[in-house]
Amino acid sequence: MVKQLRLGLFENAQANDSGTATWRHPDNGRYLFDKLDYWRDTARMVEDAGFDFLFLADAWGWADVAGERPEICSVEGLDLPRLDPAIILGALIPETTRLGLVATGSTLLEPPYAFARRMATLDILSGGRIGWNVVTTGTADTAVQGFGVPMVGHDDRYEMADDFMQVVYKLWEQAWEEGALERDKSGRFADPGKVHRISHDGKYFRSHGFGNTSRSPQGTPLLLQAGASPAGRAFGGKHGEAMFVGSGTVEQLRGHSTAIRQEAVANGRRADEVKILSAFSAVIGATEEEAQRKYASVAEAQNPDVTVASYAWFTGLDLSAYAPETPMSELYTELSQTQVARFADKTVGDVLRDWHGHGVGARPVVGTAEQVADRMIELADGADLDGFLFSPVIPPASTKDFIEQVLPILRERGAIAEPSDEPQTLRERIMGTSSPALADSHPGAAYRARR
Ligand code: 9WY
Ligand code: RBF
Repeated sequence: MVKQLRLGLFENAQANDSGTATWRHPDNGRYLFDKLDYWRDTARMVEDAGFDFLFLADAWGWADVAGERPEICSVEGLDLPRLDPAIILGALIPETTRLGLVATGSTLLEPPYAFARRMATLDILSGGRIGWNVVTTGTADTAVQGFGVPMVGHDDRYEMADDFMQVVYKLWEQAWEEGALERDKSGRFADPGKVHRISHDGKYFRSHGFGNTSRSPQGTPLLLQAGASPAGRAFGGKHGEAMFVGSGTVEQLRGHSTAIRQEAVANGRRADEVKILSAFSAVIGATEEEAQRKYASVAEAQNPDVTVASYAWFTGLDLSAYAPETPMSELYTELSQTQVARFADKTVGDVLRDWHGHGVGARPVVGTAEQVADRMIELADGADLDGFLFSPVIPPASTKDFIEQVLPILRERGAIAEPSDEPQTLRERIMGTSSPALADSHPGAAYRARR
């Protein structure tokens, strides 16, 4: 019996993403990321194909090498400009009917009170199709300069995120009870007995008073999380309903999924109450040779000179200042720790040579559609994954190839459900439950107003 996998599409409201610059490739359409047509076409394509959700990642900040933003960042559209992902999701609500819509939101930079209203608004307007990828911001050092707020160290950012979660749970779960809105023109608009004052005095955040929005269909939007550092995994095992992990070998991914499920259990949740979704990229050809040729064309379209700026954006580390033989295990960052830890057995020279081809992600699987489908099933089975976050090397061409060539094989093997017209909240769809609300074992459920 093959397990049915969840499927999301990784996108980013920028010309490039993940520290690579593939925008020059002839099949790349996302250099037009600031046209609504790009997002409408992409959302409809994956909804029709039966994907569970579209995910827009987000970063704040820019690449900074020795106090300067290198010119190559503008030349290649590496780090800026970008658009606000939550607003793009809002624009996609009327363009889609079933697709889950997920965006990254930072717990470091914006006040939780305003953020809670924005997400609830999206969840209300979409009928419960919204998810939030909770991040502490892997590009924090430049981001805080733009916001004019103090820098917070890596692990303290997760403590801060925990405080942030308490405020938003109070606003989403406690402030307005389900059924508070009566909208009875001859009676009352809302039942005052179902509208509650919240109160929070935490180490980082304070909030007192009433929530701006009424309860949304899911209350708390589906909570996703993408931190692979020990502090990130601990946070995810507590708050995450789904975790994004990077790509890797069966052994690496099994290490992540085992550790995250243990964290869930340590927090009084069932191991399967956190779904593990691995990032996955593929370059697909009719034959292996054709796939290799396609992959070579992706490499040729890229400028390797982005490496130093790109790596610095995610880690604050200037690799050009180290001797190439320096072991990566000697480096330390307060930014995205994943991006140092994953090269533990490499040298600075290895990373300088390789980085522009994969950036924060891993090398794509290059091969025929059969080979790609086999690999996905092998990873899912071997590493106990619940699904994949398909990350297109060349958006949207790689997504189209995947949909046309790999999805039918996965469906034939029973690994992906047939597209369905059933309206469902994103939580029901991803968690496989029949309730749009947080599970009772989830820490956010403890804030739910009870009568
Ligand atoms: C993203 C995927 O250091 P950690 O690995 O714990 O403050 C650090 C934090 O931002 C990173 O955690 C981590 O959350 C990086 N991250 C992603 C990681 C993975 C594996 C698949 C997607 C991610 N998406 N950090 C984002 C993102 O959109 N924004 C971000 O700042
Ligand atoms: N963003 C970060 O800020 N830090 C990371 O370590 C990071 N790792 C990622 C790993 C994978 C496999 C994927 C698919 C995305 C990751 N992202 C990360 C998010 C992504 O690169 C995003 O495009 C940028 O943050 C720019 O918006």
